[in-house]
Amino acid sequence: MAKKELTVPDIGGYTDVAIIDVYISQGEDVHEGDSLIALESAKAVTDIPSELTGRILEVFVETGDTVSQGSRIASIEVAEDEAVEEEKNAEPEPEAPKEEKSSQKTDQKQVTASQPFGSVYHATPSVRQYAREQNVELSDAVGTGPNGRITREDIDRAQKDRTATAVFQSPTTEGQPLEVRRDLSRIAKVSGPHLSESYRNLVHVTHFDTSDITELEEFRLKVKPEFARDGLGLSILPFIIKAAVAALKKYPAFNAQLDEAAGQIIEKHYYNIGVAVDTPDGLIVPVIKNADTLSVTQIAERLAELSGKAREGRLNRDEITGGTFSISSLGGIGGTGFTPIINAPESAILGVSKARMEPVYDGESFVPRLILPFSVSYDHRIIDGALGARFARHLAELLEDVRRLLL
Ligand code: CAO
Repeated sequence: MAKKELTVPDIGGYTDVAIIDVYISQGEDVHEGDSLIALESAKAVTDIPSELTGRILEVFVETGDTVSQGSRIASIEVAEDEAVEEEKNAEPEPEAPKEEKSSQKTDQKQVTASQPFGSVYHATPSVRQYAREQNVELSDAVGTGPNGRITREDIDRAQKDRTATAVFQSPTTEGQPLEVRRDLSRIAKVSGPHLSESYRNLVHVTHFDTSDITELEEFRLKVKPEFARDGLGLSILPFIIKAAVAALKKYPAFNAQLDEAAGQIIEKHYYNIGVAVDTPDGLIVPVIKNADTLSVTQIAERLAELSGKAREGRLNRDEITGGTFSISSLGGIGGTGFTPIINAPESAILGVSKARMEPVYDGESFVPRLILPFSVSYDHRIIDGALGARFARHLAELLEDVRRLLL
């Protein structure tokens, strides 16, 4: 037997990340890959898996602590041969072929590879063991514990559901099933608890406004062929992102975070804009980092790149974290307005609906104008109604005359 330490691997350069759950306790047996702790991140809870199999000797952390790469999590007693294997891995021989199971288990790729976004299942080692014994996949269980943690009861329920599904799917007299049970997508299983937490904890108010984007649309249609020559599409959205950043600069409360315990608002002077993307596996929100430093063209390029990667399930952790404000655009689909849910801990979100031609009275007659409906949901604990209306008005005016973005 040998004593080893389990530490926090590379977590993409983030430091002082809060622990929101500790799954292990002293004397418990853990397997390699079992989750040790859960860390808070922008859109999901990320588990840190064990690199070793053995018995936990001492746990050094508790819920609420903050950790960075290298922070000690626990000490563990491992079988001697595993320890030797670890030592060997720690000094890779230059000519050794590059195997998947390399010594660098703590690098970001390993962490991402073992836990791609949307596929982490929060469960203690003992629940994992129980699931193995019951022959239930963690992916079949819906976690009802704190932070979506999977409990023994959830495993039992998943097992019962399996039987129930078979019953529901047995044909009726017409040969059609009466009901069909479908598993939630992996993304929905992770984002669902985050959405409901945000909906419960933030005080949502949604403000609706419209913008006359007739001139902007004329301009977009004029430059679109130039973009097409470079193989790039140009929807209205990159302009909206650019205008939203300008509005956030003027109204910093919308690019902020509430620190309830300290009674403070943290205004962010960097502009990382999350954009909701509809993928076959569900909704995912890649983040356009430092959008204030990008031109409309660069935003269009980045949006195309990130939404493409989102649909192919190839986004890395850095690309889905660190957002300061989000935009959900359903304009390509339709609708006259909706109430988007704020992506906590952010303080606001912009919802974009479908622009349509409407008759607008110009004082003498009705003229056809392209009107874009949009909504802004904001956290009423930070932002009052008048500020919400001013932000929306300012955004509308920027889109009505994008030359204002130069000011
Ligand atoms: N009004 C009218 N037309 C619009 C529009 C709007 N607000 N927004 C986009 N369009 C048009 C585009 O200009 C494009 O038309 P052209 O082909 O003539 O250029 C067409 O609709 C398709 O646009 P798109 O949806 O492919 O592209 P986008 O840049 O507007 O959006 C993306 C990109 C990734 C945000 C989008 O594809 C998407 O996934 N939207 C869904 C987001 C979502 O699900 N949100 C809900 C979250 S809450 O559950």
